[in-house]
This record gives sequence, structure tokens and C-alpha cells, in this order.
Amino acid sequence: MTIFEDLPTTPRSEELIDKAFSRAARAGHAKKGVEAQESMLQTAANILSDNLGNVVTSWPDFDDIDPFYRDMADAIVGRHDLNVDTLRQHLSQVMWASRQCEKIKNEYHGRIRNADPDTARKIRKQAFARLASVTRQVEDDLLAIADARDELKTLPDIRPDEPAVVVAGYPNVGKSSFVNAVTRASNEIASYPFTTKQIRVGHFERDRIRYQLIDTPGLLDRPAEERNAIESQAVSALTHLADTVLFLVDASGSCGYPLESQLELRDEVVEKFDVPVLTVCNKSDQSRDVEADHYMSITEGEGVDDVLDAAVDAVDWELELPFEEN
Ligand SMILES: Nc1nc2c(ncn2[C@@H]2O[C@H](COP(=O)(O)OP(=O)(O)OP(=O)(O)O)[C@@H](O)[C@H]2O)c(=O)[nH]1
Ligand SMILES: [Mg+2]
Repeated sequence: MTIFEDLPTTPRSEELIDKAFSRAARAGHAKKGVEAQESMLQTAANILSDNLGNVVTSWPDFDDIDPFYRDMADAIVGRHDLNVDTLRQHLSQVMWASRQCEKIKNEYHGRIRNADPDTARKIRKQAFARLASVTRQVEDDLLAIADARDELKTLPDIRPDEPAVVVAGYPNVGKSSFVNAVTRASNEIASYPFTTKQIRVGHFERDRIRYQLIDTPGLLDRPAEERNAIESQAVSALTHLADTVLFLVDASGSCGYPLESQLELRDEVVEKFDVPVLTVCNKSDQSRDVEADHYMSITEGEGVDDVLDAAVDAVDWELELPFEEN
């Protein structure tokens, strides 16, 4: 469950106008004369102002959300040349339109009430034209919000309030093998729109605490200068998320990358992340020729549990008890 999961579909301007005016016509049929015109205005304006308002209030307040979600949202909507700040501008435009519909309703209501039926009909038509025009003015805003919503809704279930161990390292060093080996079979494969490879999120439990183990292909597997803006933003999101990083190296060179480059990337990650970064020499069955915090061989099943223990120690998560005073 992510904070964006419940975002409802964003309506388009024409859709809203059709809905508002057809409901208004129905409401008008039930009445006669001036009253019919009043009822039509009320119905149309209410539907527009409510629906436009709901588009905005269904979004979480970006000032309150975890920085992980904020950076992630920035990275994800970046595909549409949006970011959280521009998204907020679109949302406030839509809120403006919602209030404007309310104002139009109030402004025309008195005029209709004091008119004869024919004039009342003319005034109501003017009001409808203005309602439609206001709603069309935010057409682009609604489209941008719809794009953002569609992307963010499918954000994989990574929880910033649960402990997270991020697994990094060059391609082929054994990151996925590690995540697969130590987490339950039902690894969630998460597709992020900004990486060509799929991120794997596994879970394991220690002392009744659930840990997230996050494989990061396409993000933390090469030097920062090779990342595009969106990928950098995603890495920034990971810095908020990670409680510990396991940096896997392959000293045998069978992964296809020189050890020196791997260690340079490791140093970069140490620099970038504010949390413990453990250097883990994987494929120790092939080579242990590197200075590391831990040595393991996933294929031989050697040292794997120790690495997981070390990660748990480094995370140092304190369970918050619900009955504890704060
Ligand atoms: N000899 C040996 N091979 C291993 C070990 N761990 C993983 N491998 C092999 O290394 C290869 C790459 O492993 P992956 O787990 O796919 O590596 P990765 O880091 O996830 O690679 P990308 O997803 O491309 O970034 C596979 O063929 C694994 O079988 C190990 O401990 N010893
Ligand atoms: Mg992999």
C-alpha cells in the first residue's frame, strides 16, 4: 500500500462538463419555470466544483509526505516533464477552478431568482457558458495530473517507514542471486518507469521485524555520471529509504568489470549515502582477493547468513511499541 495507490481516475474537462450539464438537464425537467433554471444552475455548478475539488483533495499533501515518496514522485513524473512543484501548480489551478464554479453559482443564483422565466433561462445559459469555460481552462492541468496519477498509482510497495537494506554493485556481481537466496520465494518484482531493468523487493524477518531487501539494477550499478536526471532522482529517493547498503563486489572479475571500478563505485555510494555501507565480496568460491567487510559465496551457500546478520546489526532498527510513551 503506497500513499498514491488510492488516487482516483482524473476526469477530463469535457467529461466533467457533459456529466454536469446532463445531470442539470434532468434536475430541470423535474421542475418548472424559474425554479427549473435555479435547480439546473445549482446542480451543474455543484457537480463541477465538487468533482474538481475532489481531484485535488485526493492527493496527499506533498509537504507532509516522506522524502522518499517525494523524490520518487519527482523521478517518476519526470517522464512527463513534471515534478512535484509543477504538479502542485496544476493542482492549485484545479482548486481555483473548483472555487470559481462555486462563485459563479452564487453570483447567478440571485439574478435568476428575481427574473421572469424567459430571462431566467437566458441568465442560466450564460452561467453555463462560464462554468464550461472555467472547466476548459484547466484542461491541461487535468491532463498533467492524470499522467502523474497513472504513473504513481502503480508505484511498487516499498515502505519508507520499514527498515530497508539496499543491495548495490555492478551488474553480474550477484545482487539478484542474493535477494533471491535470502528472501521468501514470493519476491515482488517491481517495475519502475525510470529503469530498464526490474527492481526486486524481497522481505525477510528477524525478531518479528520485517526488513525490505531492495535490488537496484539500473540505478546503483554504475557511476553517477552515467545516470540521467531521472535516475539520479531515483537514487536520491533511495538515500532516504536505505537504512544500510550492502555493496557487492566480485573480485574474480567474472562479472566483466574491473575490481578497481567496482571499488570506485563503492566509494561513491559511501559518499552519497548517510548510512552504513558494507562491502561484501561475493563469489568467494572464485576469489577473495579484495579487502571487504564480509566474504560470501551464494552458490556454495557460504557466509550468506552472516552477511544478512551484519545487515540487520547495521540497520539497528528499534521496534516502536504502540504502548510506549513518546
Ligand atoms: N561462482 C559464483 N557465481 C555466482 C555467485 N553468486 C552469483 N553468481 C553468478 O553470477 C551471475 C550473476 O548473478 P546475478 O545475481 O544475476 O547478478 P546481478 O548483480 O543481479 O546482475 P544484474 O541484475 O545484471 O545487475 C549468475 O550467473 C550467478 O549464478 C557466487 O557466489 N559464486
Ligand atoms: Mg540482477
